[in-house]
Amino acid sequence: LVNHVDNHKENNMEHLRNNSSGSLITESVRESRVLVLYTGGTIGMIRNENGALVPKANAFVKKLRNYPHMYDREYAEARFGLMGPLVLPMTATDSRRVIYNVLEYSPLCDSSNMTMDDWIRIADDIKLAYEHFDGFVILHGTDTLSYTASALSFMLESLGKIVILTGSQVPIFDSRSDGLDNFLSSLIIAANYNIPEVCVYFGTNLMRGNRTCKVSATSFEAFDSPNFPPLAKANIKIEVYVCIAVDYRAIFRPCTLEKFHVHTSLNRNVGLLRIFPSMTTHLIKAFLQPPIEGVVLQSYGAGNVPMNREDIIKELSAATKCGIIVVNITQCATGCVTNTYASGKLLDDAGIISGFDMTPEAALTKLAYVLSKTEWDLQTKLEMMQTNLRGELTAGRPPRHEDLDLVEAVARSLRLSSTAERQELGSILFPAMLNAAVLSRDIVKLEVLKGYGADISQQNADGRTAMHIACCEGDLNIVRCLLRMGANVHIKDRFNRTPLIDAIEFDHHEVIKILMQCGAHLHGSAYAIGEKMCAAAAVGNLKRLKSYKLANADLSQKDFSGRTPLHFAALHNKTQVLEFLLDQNVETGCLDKTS
Ligand code: ASN
Repeated sequence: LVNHVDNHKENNMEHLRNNSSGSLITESVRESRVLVLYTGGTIGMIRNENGALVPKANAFVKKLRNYPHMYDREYAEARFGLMGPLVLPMTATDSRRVIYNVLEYSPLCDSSNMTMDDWIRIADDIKLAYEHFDGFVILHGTDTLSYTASALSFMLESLGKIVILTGSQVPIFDSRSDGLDNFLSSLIIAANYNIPEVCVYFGTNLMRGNRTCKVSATSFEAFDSPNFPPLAKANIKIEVYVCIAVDYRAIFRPCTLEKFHVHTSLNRNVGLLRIFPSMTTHLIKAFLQPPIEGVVLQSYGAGNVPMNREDIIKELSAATKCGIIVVNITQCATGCVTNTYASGKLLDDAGIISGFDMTPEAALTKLAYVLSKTEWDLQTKLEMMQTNLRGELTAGRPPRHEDLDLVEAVARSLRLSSTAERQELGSILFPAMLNAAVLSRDIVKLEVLKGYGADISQQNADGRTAMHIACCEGDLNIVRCLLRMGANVHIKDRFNRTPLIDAIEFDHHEVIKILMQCGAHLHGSAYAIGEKMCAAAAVGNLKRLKSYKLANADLSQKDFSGRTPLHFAALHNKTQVLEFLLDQNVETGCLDKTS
């Protein structure tokens, strides 16, 4: 894969897509591919002659290649040649090689200049590259990083892969910087963990993006997730990753039978209105003037506005009557809007809805997203603002896993007390029980296990999930049930097999169809897929070729020797296969390597 940044190409997504499978030599090496969208921010800036930080175009990747932490030159050049993608060195604890491409934006942007158009551009780029990468890292300035993360969490619908935003307080190429750790950890997590969320990585925490706020202009712990614990923590011992502890139960997984898609329109007529003592009526009135359509009201404490200010309530009430959505969140860094005080009732009567514990960034971007949904009427939009769409809010009593925690009970009876022991027990217990439930086709048991806190996408020691097993078994009801419970279709096991590969190799056509409907896709070298199809054609395995067709494989794909399934069908006189392939309009003029 020729690196587009070194080629100084703009608009090179097409190029990236066409080349993302790389060379053929290491099909057996387990690799993960990450696309880095470098949008700007301090992380890649350099100091000009006056000492001020400025972005510098086309320098980032060149410099990275000189950092042995970020680029394993020997491996990368043997695998991809001189100007190929970047490759991280392997550490003792890594199970996969991390291959990453950097797409540099032009112009590079200080995030304080970012607009909704930039969010749309990022979302579109992820859409274009989605099937060619296992995860995405967005290098972004820190100032508006939480806004972008929140917006993307809504715009990327039915997301099945990880997207991590990160940046730094000090440029990555300065001698002392937080950028190197933030970037490196983000790459490793994006390549190795199935967390299908828009996340923010900063300090040592992986956080749900729409729960984050920038809390410090100076600290390396610049971001916090005040109302929700981190999804994962990376503990680092100088340059060696000891452990990345992920709380799988906290991961928000889409439970729809839908493909990943991107919502790219946003309503810009939204605003944040912060209540303060002696606020004038005039100010409120001016704020609520057309074309405003949505307001995030930042009230005091548990959602209070001054009870003695009828004028404020009157203006807000008039606004909601005109169809403006007003969402109430708290000015406090932590906590939730409740109806504890009398002013809560007053706001209800004025048509103001609760934003629960949403951050200002999440509430504002959610409004922009919800208001742009032309297919929803006002009532639906109001409901959606109060519904947990992407894990951005906690409505009602937060789930308390310990109430029903199976692992906890077994751990107690085995007298296991440390968190590490309990985590290990959970990682053995749940996959085994989920797999047993799949094998016995027991939907009720699957639901009970989910209730006990099992992560439906948890991998066993071979990296296989309940979904892999279900796709080998071919029971459509179980597959559907797992998908509705949030099972992920992209997870690769120790042997690099996805559930789709399993369904193909057992020729479960209906299962393949539903997997494709949910966004599953073939991965890896096209030649290797060609090899499998040629082998099927050679023995007249029509069913297998039909499986590949359902999985959108190119039936004219060549194998490593340049021959296509048609060559093999002809060579071995498999007339049924020949007829099928010709019916599919495969290329008939392909020459193999011996012509
Ligand atoms: N002004 C910078 C930005 O947001 C701050 C940073 O990245 N640390 O782009």
